[in-house]
Amino acid sequence: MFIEKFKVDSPNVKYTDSHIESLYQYETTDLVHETRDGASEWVVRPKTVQYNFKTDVRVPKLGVMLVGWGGNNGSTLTAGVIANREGISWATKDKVQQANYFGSLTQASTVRVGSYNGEEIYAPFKSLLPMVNPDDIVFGGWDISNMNLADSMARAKVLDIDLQKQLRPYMESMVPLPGIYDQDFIAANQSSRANNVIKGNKKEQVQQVIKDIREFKEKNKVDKIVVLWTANTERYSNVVVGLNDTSENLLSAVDRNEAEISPSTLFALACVLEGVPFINGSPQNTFVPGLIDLAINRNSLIGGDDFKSGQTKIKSVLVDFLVGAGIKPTSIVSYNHLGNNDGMNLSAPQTFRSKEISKSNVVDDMVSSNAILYEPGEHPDHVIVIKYVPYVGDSKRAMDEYTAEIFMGGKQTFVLHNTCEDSLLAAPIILDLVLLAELSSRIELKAEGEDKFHSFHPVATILSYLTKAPLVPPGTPVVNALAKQRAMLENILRACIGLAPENNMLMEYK
Ligand code: NAI
Ligand code: DG6
Repeated sequence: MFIEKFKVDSPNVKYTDSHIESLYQYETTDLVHETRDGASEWVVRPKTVQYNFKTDVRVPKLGVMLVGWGGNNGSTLTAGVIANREGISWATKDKVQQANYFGSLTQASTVRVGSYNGEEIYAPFKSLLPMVNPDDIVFGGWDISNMNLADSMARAKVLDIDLQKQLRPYMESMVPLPGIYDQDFIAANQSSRANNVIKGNKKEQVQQVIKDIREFKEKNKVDKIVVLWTANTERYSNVVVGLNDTSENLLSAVDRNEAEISPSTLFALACVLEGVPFINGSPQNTFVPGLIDLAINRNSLIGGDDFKSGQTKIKSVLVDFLVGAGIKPTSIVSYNHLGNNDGMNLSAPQTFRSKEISKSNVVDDMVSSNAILYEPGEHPDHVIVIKYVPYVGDSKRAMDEYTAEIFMGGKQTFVLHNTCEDSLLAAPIILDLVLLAELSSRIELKAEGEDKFHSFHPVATILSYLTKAPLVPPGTPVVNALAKQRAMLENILRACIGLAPENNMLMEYK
């Protein structure tokens, strides 16, 4: 059964006009290695830590500024939100299609809230806490191409033509602000697109981005801004002591106009200096140590890296299932071909390398969780291939072969073939990233023993479900298994309204 919304009635939860406050018991363990009577053993001690959560329920008017706004993802997302907002429907060869938010965790998935008369009751994920309605977002952003969003949508060849015709009047007047272009960081084949660029040195470019953010906020009368990079994949920046290893070194490197500071790092830097959340949807190391350092010092939210759309989502489910079932994946070969501008940019070895790194590390936590299957340091062969095939456009083909060792030396091989418009997978993920980043900035918490409420750590691990290579604070474990990432997110939001984590025990029926 489905309910639209619900309220929690508990002595540990208080609803006011401005906040939801909850008192929450976090059940965890302490692990110690003890030696008793000459023998050593691991001892696990259950412990409970009390947390207070305080969520501001006043939902702001949100502005979202996309870097790479005129790209396939940027134009598809903007078009999709306008279509939802305006209630647009269009004819396809199969049926009359209504706009929807399928593929968005916050807008199109549900959570279980309990049982009623022997039936499981589900509510929308977005009903857990008050969130921005995506229809109300004001979009803007930057692009190194000055093409308006209606023409960008046509260039992307993603949406049905009848829908494009209806959207064109809304999108023609949307023109991206000039972007920061540095041909050293993206493929040479992108140079013909770069007709809309911020001039000046790196310090001036950062100042211009800050000015753009302020003007956008003022002009559109929005309360908050989130900035998200959905521009081309860049090559990795070299991390060099004295250049970008600390916040001071990064800032003075920008002052010196050092060549090795990438456009994406400059955008992120502008956002951190302005206290605006910045999310990186591409695989490059935008968040060099100096930038992470600065974001932590200024408590400004950063999140990334690289949207997790199709192939990697399946991988982080399948390998988790196999390793969790005691089956040993030994070889994973992931082949992609695509014909959009992203594919063209990734055909250069340096940009491909960034994507190869982010796609390759996605099973590490699952492999290291099972020392029965894997020797220390052992890892499945894991190969990533990406080829540019213009004819298929945005309709990416992803082919995967998984080989695993089963009982008594047997082998099991799975082969998957996925065909799908890449931007239709990425757009709802972008939406979730900005909505959850905004929501998390309204949550404060306090563990027992702490005297003051504080926000979550500025490195937003809460967004891990949506990214291939989750950015985590130094010294924090990286979790890639998809079900764990979703559970983490859902359970944290449940804690904010005083609900226990979903434990699937169903003791009522045992
Ligand atoms: P796209 O190539 O269509 O769009 C990128 C846009 O960024 C272009 O319009 C380009 O002109 C602009 N651009 C490049 N450098 C810029 C800069 N420095 N400042 C401002 N604008 C700049 O690519 P698409 O398909 O939209 O993908 C965007 C990014 O998202 C890529 O890095 C891709 O690897 C990443 N991504 C995409 C996924 C998907 O499923 N579509 C999934 C995971 C990541
Ligand atoms: C080539 O693989 C293009 C890439 O931009 C991918 O489409 C993107 O990284 C999505 O990858 P995945 O593994 O999340 O489907």
